[in-house]
Amino acid sequence: AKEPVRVLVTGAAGQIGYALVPMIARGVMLGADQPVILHMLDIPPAAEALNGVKMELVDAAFPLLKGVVATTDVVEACTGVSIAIMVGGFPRKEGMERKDVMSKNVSIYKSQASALEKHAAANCKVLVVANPANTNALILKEFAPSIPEQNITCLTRLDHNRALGQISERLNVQVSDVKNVIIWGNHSSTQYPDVNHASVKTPAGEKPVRELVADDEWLNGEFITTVQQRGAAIIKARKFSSALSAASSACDHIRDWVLGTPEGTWVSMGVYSDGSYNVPTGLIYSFPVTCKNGEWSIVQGLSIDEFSRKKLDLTAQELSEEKALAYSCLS
Ligand code: NAX
Repeated sequence: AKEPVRVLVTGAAGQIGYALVPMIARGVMLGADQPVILHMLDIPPAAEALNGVKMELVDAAFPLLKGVVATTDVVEACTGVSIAIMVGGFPRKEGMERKDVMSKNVSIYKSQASALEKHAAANCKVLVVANPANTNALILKEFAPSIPEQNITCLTRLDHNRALGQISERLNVQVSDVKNVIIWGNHSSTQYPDVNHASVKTPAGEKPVRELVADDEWLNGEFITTVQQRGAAIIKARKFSSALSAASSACDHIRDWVLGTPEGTWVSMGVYSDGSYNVPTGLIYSFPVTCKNGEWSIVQGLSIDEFSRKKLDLTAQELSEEKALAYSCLS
């Protein structure tokens, strides 16, 4: 039998946490043969609720769940973890300045970076979900210099999955037959959902999405804005932000990273830019990646037309501004 893997979920008393921890305990993230020990961190005002989640995990009697640590102590939470899903953060409240929210998150991610660096297992893989996800991940990277930079990522898989979902609805095909959309850039409304290299499996072989949809106006307009604005649409409908889809996508992100992407398929991950596609280095930016043996690599050589180029640059620009704002909070 495999040794259990310790998985940290921060913000575990929140709504994504509530959807995510049972998925991890059921093997959705790491596989049906991989036992897990869940480490759940939240802040003192949420300690009682966190304990309630722990009680429910016990009550669910998950065969793969070999232990639960529920704590408000960041050192205890980080100790020995091989996977860290960072969902906890400071939400933007009405009337708050962008800088004030950034400042709160910078200080959270700075201190949690140090705790992970000192106490997590060597080669711990980190996924930042909490917004601003790309910039929180960048701060975490900066303040955990001994964690390899390729181990620090942020979630844009939800946006990727939303794009697959929109294409599948439009063409009335199975979502599992659609592949190779790309989310470029920031997990924000400047992200660029790109279908130029996406395809659909049909009885007559793989066909480009552009050919099957045959409506460039929709693909270059409403499709893009629908994916960009989907988070806001969920809040409007549900009065709460996306939770089950975020949790499921976080599982997809880690599963593919650890277990590999299928041959011929790529996914989107926010990773530290190496300058591929002329994206500035020094940013956590969403790229198309394939994963093998626990490592991601950016898909190279895709053609970028003029329309796409502008969109890649626009979202990079926003990330550079967020980075400057984050750094201004440090001093
Ligand atoms: P909730 O407010 O329900 O939960 C957040 C939890 O984090 C709370 O229990 C809170 O007490 C805890 N927390 C706050 N500060 C903490 C700290 N310093 N250490 C540990 N825990 C702390 O929010 P929820 O809806 O679960 O969303 C969580 C985060 O995900 C938000 O930042 C949200 O914006 C972000 N999202 C990111 C998505 C993505 O695709 N990257 C999509 C979904 C979501 O919007």
